[in-house]
Amino acid sequence: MRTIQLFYSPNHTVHNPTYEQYDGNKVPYAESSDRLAVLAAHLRRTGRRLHAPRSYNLDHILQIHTRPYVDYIRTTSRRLAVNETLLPSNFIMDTYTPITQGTYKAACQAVSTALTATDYVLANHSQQAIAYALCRPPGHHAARKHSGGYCYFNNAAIAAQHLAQHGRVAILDIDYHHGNGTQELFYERSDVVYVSIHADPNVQFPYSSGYANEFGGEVGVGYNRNYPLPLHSGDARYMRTLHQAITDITDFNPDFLVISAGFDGHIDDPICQFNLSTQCYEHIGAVISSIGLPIVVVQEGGYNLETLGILAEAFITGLESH
Ligand code: OKP
Ligand code: ZN
Repeated sequence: MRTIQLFYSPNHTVHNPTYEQYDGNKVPYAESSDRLAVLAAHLRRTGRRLHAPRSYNLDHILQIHTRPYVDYIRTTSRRLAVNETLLPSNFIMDTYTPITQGTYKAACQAVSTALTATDYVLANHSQQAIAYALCRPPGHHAARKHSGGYCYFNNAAIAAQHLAQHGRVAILDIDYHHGNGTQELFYERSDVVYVSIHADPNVQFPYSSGYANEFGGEVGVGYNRNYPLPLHSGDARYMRTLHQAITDITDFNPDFLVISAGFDGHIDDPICQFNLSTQCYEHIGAVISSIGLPIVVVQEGGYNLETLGILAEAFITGLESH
């Protein structure tokens, strides 16, 4: 039995875009601050303690993102009024990733939450350590100098980069969407392996990557693995794929595991189209935990405010079961 440590700060609510845009149409922003608020409230109700993150300086972010990109997010945030939502023109790959006055602050704090979880795992260097960063905005679509898909700074990649100073790192991405940013960041590296299970990018965001023939480049060939699945995939198909993904990870023989954890594969997610059950998230957690590695979990997507808390609880129950 393992005990998970949870890290959360309520200050993420300063990142509060009101809309995202599709072919010119503005629709309500799915990555709302209510997501993490309800998730945290649910975990507290089940008796869990949430620890405040420490703050970190910019150095960790600048190992993953370029200075001009980070400056752009900072200066663009700073010039906005409260409750103003701006769709930026530069350093962006889509129209789902607006900036508000609090965006830079919240994105930095999400990184700090991921790093606090990472430092917990490094300090409790047993195979048993598990820490979970309950953070937003999410990160796995953020590339070296691009925001996209609700992501600004790549929290999981920054955690992995920090862990990579201490050993070999595997990143397993179970969000419904392919983590194009994380893939790009580690594509030509052999010290960090990226393995992702996600909806077929031919028909789902981010479209541009996530295909099964993307194996890595240069010295990183063989250290990137994608498992695209058809829309409406259910528990059985998903768990078979997860076992394959776990084989890739154990073959790599890592010292640390980072999980990009999205709950948007659940059947009741409002913007995604997998059919995973609530129980499946407990099974996913249990299978991941059974590898027996120190784990840093970083929150990515999941958009149903009614189910997010229950799904996180199921996942945590699975993680703690080994
Ligand atoms: C972020 B994360 C829905 C279009 C999708 C952007 C999705 C970003 C997902 N009609 N829009 O990976 O959960
Ligand atoms: Zn997602």
